[in-house]
Amino acid sequence: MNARILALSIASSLVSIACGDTTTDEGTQIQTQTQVLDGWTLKFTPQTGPLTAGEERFMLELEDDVSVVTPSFLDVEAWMPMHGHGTMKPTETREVEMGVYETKITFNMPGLWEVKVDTDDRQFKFDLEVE
Ligand SMILES: [Cu+2]
Repeated sequence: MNARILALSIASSLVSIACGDTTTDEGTQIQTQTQVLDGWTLKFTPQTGPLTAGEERFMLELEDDVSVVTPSFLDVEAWMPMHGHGTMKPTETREVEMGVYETKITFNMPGLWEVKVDTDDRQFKFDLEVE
């Protein structure tokens, strides 16, 4: 097995573990990340692209196999694993309608960020590149 095939097979096995998917809107280049955990699907979509340092808004849509889910709580935090810090400004999340949330994250620097979404025994994680 050559290195390229090995890398491809590792990449595809990672995707199946995380049960994740990324789709890109051709016109806007906005990427929606979708993750499934324990029967719940969370779609995480930035409102603009590419992401830059400063304030950015995201839509979160939560559903199960049947319909939208209204969890007892939903908490969004951004973290920079390379530097071990979060955001300086607290993240603000509001419910737009049943199962739909808007969150405002202020990234205080460019780089790789991890967004953790905590809700009813599940912790979703999305990787983001901020320019
Ligand atoms: Cu940092």
